[in-house]
Amino acid sequence: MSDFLDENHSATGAVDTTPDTPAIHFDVFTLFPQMFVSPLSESIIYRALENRLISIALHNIRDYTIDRHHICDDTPYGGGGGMVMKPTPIVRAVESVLARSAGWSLPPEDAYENLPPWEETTPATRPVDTAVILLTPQGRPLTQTVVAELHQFKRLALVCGRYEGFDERVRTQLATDEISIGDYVLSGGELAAMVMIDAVTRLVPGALGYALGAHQDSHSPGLGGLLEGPQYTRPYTFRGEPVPDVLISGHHANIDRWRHEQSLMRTLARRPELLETLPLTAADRAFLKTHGWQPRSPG
Ligand code: 6GU
Repeated sequence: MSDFLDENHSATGAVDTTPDTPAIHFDVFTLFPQMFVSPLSESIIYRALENRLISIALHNIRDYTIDRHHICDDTPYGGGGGMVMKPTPIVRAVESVLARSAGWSLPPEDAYENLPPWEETTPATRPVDTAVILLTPQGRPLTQTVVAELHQFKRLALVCGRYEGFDERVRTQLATDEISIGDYVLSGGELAAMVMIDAVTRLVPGALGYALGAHQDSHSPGLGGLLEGPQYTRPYTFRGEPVPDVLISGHHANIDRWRHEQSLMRTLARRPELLETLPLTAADRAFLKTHGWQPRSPG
């Protein structure tokens, strides 16, 4: 099952100017690879795959079990409820895949039966520019800063947790990082892995079809980490509510200033804690104070 996304989609007819080697390769390790198929088959990510800006290989952890029942979880030592993901299939899967070049996945006919040789007792060395990331609610929070950091790697192994979590040896011996996408509980790391793939892909040059790209999004450098303000398109009046005059004035300096002030006001109203750590100008600070801002750190 794992290679449907990495086949070489070559352009028909037109001259192919797409890169041979994607900027970044994602290896996803999961018990539910099918969860990824539809979300990765649309829009920005699909186009990035098609243009070989990124590549993704899905790996079913269960394919790397060698016991009769292909068991990936077990009861916790010390008792208590729930099940824990066994370390061996995960470590075997990740080490087997990372020992091979980006794009490799286990041929379906080899699952369980004909696995590549693997050193049970000796850890494999991890290739350079590669991170092995666990997706769990205990991870460090994913922010745009973390996304920018992950975008520096050539290869990201995303290991999706299920049940009550991983055997701790997966952390101590395999993972280089552990990430959560927020303070709420999901049924597994799969949706979080998709969120990460989406956020990282948006930073790959050429992945967004328009010039400004990710730079002008909320939380991004172009907006100085502020939230994006209100936006309007046609019709000019919708159910009696018109577009603000400044946007149809044609006065670009005024429009830029209005947008910046709207960003400041929206951030103040919705995420005031963000303002404490952003690089605000003296004018920004004065403007915010006229709108009721009381900074925790005066300056
Ligand atoms: Cl990465 N996994 C799970 N299971 N729940 C989460 C999460 C991850 N991030 C937030 N909640």
